[in-house]
Amino acid sequence: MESLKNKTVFITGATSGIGKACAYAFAREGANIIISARRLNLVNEIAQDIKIKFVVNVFAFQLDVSNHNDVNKTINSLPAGFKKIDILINNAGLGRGLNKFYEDNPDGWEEMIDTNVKGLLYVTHAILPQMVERKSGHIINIGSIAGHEAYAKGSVYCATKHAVTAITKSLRMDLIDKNIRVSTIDPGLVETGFSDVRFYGDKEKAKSVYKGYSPLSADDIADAVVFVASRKQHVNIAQMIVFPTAQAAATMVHKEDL
Ligand code: NDP
Ligand code: 8X3
Repeated sequence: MESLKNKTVFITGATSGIGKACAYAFAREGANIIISARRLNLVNEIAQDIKIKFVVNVFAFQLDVSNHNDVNKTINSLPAGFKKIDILINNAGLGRGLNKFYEDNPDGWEEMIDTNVKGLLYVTHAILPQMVERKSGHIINIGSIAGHEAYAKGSVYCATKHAVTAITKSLRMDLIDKNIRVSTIDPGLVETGFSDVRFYGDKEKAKSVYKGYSPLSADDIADAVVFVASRKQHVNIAQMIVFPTAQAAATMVHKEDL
């Protein structure tokens, strides 16, 4: 394992679920943390809490990754001490709706494509030049099993995560001579705010996704992200699919009364 102490880690979508768990997991390893998301009050609360619990530097700011101008402006004006980013975790993302394509609301498509694909591109494009110049860095994308398998009622979400798979592969090729690692961590079902957002706040529907089996927790995925980030320099874990034990494919989950 290579130490993450004093590395600077930039995490998008750090107010909930996997992004938030990553912020704590990397702080626990002694890394300095840059966290962002749209909900400024939450991102500030998390920053304060991390500063109390761990002896690391934390910088928090509001960022909607789908706003190209804001991405460039905020990343170009990071404070001294946070400018050199060693690890970028492209985590911000969402699903909107789970409907047959012909009954689906195009507003959700825009949100998913703008966040999961364009947002990831904007943030990566803003941060990569400094990594290329230094010939060092690690980009870790949070993809999904939906980036490997398409499923019914998920055409656009699956398309965005297939795009993350493709972008990750191409980037790895573009950066082959730059000593920069590019990885995806592709979870199955993780109990986070994801389903609540996907079902527009319908809590019962969201809860039912995780009933009858033990889903992954956000901390399980943060463990995987820390593992991938802390391999020796010459080791790049290109892709890691992580399922709950009761899941064998995107839509194959063994449920029973627990
Ligand atoms: P959560 O809903 O718990 O967290 C999503 C995070 O993304 C929030 O912090 C939210 O913050 C942020 N976010 C959403 N839109 C934007 C935006 N436009 N700009 C900046 N931040 C944004 O879900 P998860 O933790 O589960 O999701 C994290 C990632 O994991 C996503 O990419 C998701 O697709 C992926 N994933 C999730 C799985 C699951 O089963 N949960 C499985 C596989 C992959 P805010 O609202 O404050 O902006
Ligand atoms: C989120 C998990 O299986 O709903 O990426 O697509 S899934």
